[in-house]
Amino acid sequence: MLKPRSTPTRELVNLDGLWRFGIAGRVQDEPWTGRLDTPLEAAVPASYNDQFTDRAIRDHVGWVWYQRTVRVPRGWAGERVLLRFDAATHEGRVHVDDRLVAEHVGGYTPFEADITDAVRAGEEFRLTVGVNNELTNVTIPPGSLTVAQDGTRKQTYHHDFFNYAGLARSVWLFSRPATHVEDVTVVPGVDGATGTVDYAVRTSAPADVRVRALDAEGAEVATATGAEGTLRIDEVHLWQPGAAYLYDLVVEVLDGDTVVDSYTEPFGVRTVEVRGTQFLINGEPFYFTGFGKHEDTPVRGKGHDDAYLVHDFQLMEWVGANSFRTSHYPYAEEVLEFADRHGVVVIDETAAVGLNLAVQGGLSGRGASPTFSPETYNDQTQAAHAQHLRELIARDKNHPSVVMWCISNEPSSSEEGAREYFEPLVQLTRELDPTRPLTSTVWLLPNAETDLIADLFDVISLNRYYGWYIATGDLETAEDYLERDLRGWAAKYDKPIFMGEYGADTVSGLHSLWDIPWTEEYQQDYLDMNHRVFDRVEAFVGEHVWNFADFQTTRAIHRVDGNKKGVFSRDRRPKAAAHALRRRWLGLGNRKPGTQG
Ligand code: BDP
Repeated sequence: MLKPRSTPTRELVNLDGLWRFGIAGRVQDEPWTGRLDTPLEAAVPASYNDQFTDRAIRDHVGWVWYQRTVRVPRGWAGERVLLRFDAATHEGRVHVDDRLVAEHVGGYTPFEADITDAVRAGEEFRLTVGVNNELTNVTIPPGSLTVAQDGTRKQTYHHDFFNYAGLARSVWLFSRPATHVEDVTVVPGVDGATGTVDYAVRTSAPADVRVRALDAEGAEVATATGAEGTLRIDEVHLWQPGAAYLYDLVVEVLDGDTVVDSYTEPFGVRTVEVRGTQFLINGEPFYFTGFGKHEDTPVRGKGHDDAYLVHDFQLMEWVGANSFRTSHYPYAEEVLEFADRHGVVVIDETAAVGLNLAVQGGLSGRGASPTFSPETYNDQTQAAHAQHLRELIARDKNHPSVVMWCISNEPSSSEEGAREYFEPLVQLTRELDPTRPLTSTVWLLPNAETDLIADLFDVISLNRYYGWYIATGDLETAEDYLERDLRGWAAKYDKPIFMGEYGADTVSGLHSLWDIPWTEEYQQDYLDMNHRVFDRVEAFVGEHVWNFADFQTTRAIHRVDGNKKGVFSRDRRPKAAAHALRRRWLGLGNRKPGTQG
C-alpha cells in the first residue's frame, strides 16, 4: 500500500493532534452517531494508555473511541477523498458521520477508506474511530482473552512488552484522482556499473504509464513507458550500508499528453544475497551490529515521535550500530524511510510474537498446551499471519534498508505442528518477495537437533540468554553452553548464523566489584563473553543486542518497572555497556571482527 504523499496530483492533510477520547462503557453506545460524550482528549499519534492517570484506561481491555471533526478542503471537488490510518492497534473501525467506512484487523499495518461518497468538498464531517486492543488465539500477535460472568474482560499476553494501543501513528486525509497509481513495485539489481530497476505499476483502471528515474540531484537518469519494464541506470550510485543513496521513481498516469496522476516512490539500488554462510549486500559480506528495538517511550507508549526517531538513530550511529530489527512488529513507515536515507540496515519483523505455549506452560507450572492445535494456534491464526505478511510486504517492499524479513519471533519451533504451520507461510513470503532472505528467531530451548523448521529459512537467527536465563550469573558455564549450541547449528546447516537477541537486565547506576547480575559490570561481562564466542564461529554474520533501550512490560511478568536489558535506559542514557559496545563496533566497517576489510 502506497504511503500518502503530496504530489502534483494529490493533496494531503494531516489529522494528528488532540481528539475527543473515551473508553467503551464510559461513553454512549454507538458513539459515532453523535458527539462523543466524554470530558477527555487524547493525543494522536500516541498510545492512549499512559496519557491518563486513570488505571481503568491504562488497563482497559476492549474498544476505545476517538473522535474529531474534519473539513474537506474546498478545492477537492471532483477528486477521490480518502482516509488513511498508519495504524490502529490492534483493530480499527472508522465511521464518517453515521456511516461505517472501514474495518481493519492488525495493529501495525496501514489501511485506507475511500470516503468520496460520504463527504463534500468544503464541508465538515464527524470522524469517529473505534480501536480495540484485544488479542486472541487467532490474532497476530496472539493473546488469551477470558470474559468473566460479570462481563469483565481479562487479557493475558504471550510477549513481555506492554500492550500499548490506540492511534499510535499518523492519520491522514488525502485526495487522489479517479484514475490513479494504485501500487508500485521496484526491484533493483546490479549489472557491472549499471543499475537495473525492474518496476511494475498497478493502476486503478487501464491507462498509459510513464516512469522516470531521478538521481539525488533531481536529474533524469532513465525513463520508460508501460506499466512494467526495466530501467537501466549507467554509472549507478549504489545504496550502501552507512552510505545511503536514493533515487526517485516518478510514476505518471497519462491520458494522451495529460498527466492525470503522479506519484513519487524513492528507491535505492542494492542487492542482497545469502551465499553459503555469508550474508552479502552488494556482493560484499555484511556483519550486522546493532539491536532489537521497541517502539517505546514514556507517556507516548508506542506513539511515533520524530524527535525520538532522530535521537535513537544518533545513538545507534554513536555506538557503531549498522542495523536493527523491528522487533516485534512492523515499525512506523517514517522509521524505515529514515533508515533508507541514512544507510541503516533493517531486519523487518512481523507482529507474530508469542506463537509459543511451551514457554508459558513451563513457567506457569500448569504444563504446556500444544502450541499448534485446533484449540490453540490453528488455521485461522495461520490465515491472520498470512494476511499480516501480505500487508507488511505490500507496505515495505520498496525500502532498500530492508534486507531481510523475519516472519516470527520465537515460535515453538521444536513442537509438533510447527512445520505444517510455517511451511506455507515461508512459501507465501517467497512468492510475495522473491528477492529478500527470510529468517525467524529461535527461542532459547530448541537446538540444532530439536528445531523442526530452521531449514526453511535462509539465515539462522538465534535468541540466546546463556548467563541470564540459563546459567544465571555463571559466565564460564554460559560460555561453554553457548559455544556448544552455536557449533551444533554450524555443523548441521550451511547457513549464516546470526544472534538475534542476547542481553542481561541491568539497572542503570547499579555497580559491583563482583560478577553480579543486574549490575552494569555484569552486562558488560555478559556481552564480552558472548562476543568471544561469536568471534570463534566462522558462520557468524552478526549480533543484535537485546535491547537498544529499556522498555515497558506487562504486569504479569517478573520485571522491575519494565525490561531492563537496554544498553540505554528508557530515557536514552548510556549504561556502561554502551561504551563497551562502541569500542567493539566503531571502525568495524560492516566487517566481522578479525576479518580483513
Ligand atoms: C525473548 C523475547 C523478548 C523478551 C526477551 C527477554 O524475544 O521479547 O523481551 O526474551 O526476556 O525471549 O528479555
